[in-house]
Amino acid sequence: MVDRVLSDGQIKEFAERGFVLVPQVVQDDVLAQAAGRIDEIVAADPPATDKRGNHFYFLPTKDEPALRAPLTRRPAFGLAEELAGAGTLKYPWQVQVALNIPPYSYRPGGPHIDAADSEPTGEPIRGTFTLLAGILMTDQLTENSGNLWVWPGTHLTHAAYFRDHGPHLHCAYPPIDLPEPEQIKGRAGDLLLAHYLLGHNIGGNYESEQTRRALYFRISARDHASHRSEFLQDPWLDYEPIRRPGQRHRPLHRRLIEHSKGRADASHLKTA
Ligand SMILES: O=C(O)CCC(=O)C(=O)O
Ligand SMILES: [Fe+2]
Repeated sequence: MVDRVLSDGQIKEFAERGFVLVPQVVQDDVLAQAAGRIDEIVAADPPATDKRGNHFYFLPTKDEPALRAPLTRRPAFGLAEELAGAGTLKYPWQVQVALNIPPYSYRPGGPHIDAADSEPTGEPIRGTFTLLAGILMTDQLTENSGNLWVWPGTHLTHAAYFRDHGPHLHCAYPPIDLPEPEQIKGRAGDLLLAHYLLGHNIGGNYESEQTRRALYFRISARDHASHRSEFLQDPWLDYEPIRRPGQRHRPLHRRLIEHSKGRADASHLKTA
């Protein structure tokens, strides 16, 4: 099987808008098994009968083969690594099952980034990651049907904010100027890839009668934890193929060989 790849247009879209929805990534049998596992999880610990809107389950991926498979089976994880670089991402330890139960008449006033604290704390920066991978588990073909809301381009505005004012201001609601939001529309089996710094929020579910279901994975580059502050200011730190677009079509091992050769050549020149 030839692995799917992101087109140049999709990579450009991610770079400029901070997210891309890749249609029909998850194979039908993998999707069906994940859906069956969500049924079990919800049946074992159902939301209150009057519950509306978001209802989440956070589960360790090591215990959830059927839920991690949509990400780890080809090609989803490889598509994420096309943005970040082959071999650079860690499998996430946790999966979020995200329900949005109708009727939920809600329109978010603004976005958040995934930070534990709503205000800056002055504590060392924690909880950041490289990218969010979302697997749509239900069709969301119309707006206000439990869709995720995103504020396109805010990955760059947030980074500019942290550069200008300092990464110690990391929190869920940095005060930036906002563009018009968009609602993600797609089908079960689509893969959303979103930059950590993209502003987003849960939306309402008042134009569908179906509970919205999605899986979310928070994925980090292997060395992400060593440079959280820098990453908040330099959004492409974990994204070598976007940082250096010319390198993208050559496999990593070739680039490493060329890189080490380059160094050897340079030292040769110096001693000559
Ligand atoms: O449920 C959603 O679509 C969004 C949830 C979210 O943004 C979060 O849990 O951080
Ligand atoms: Fe979030």
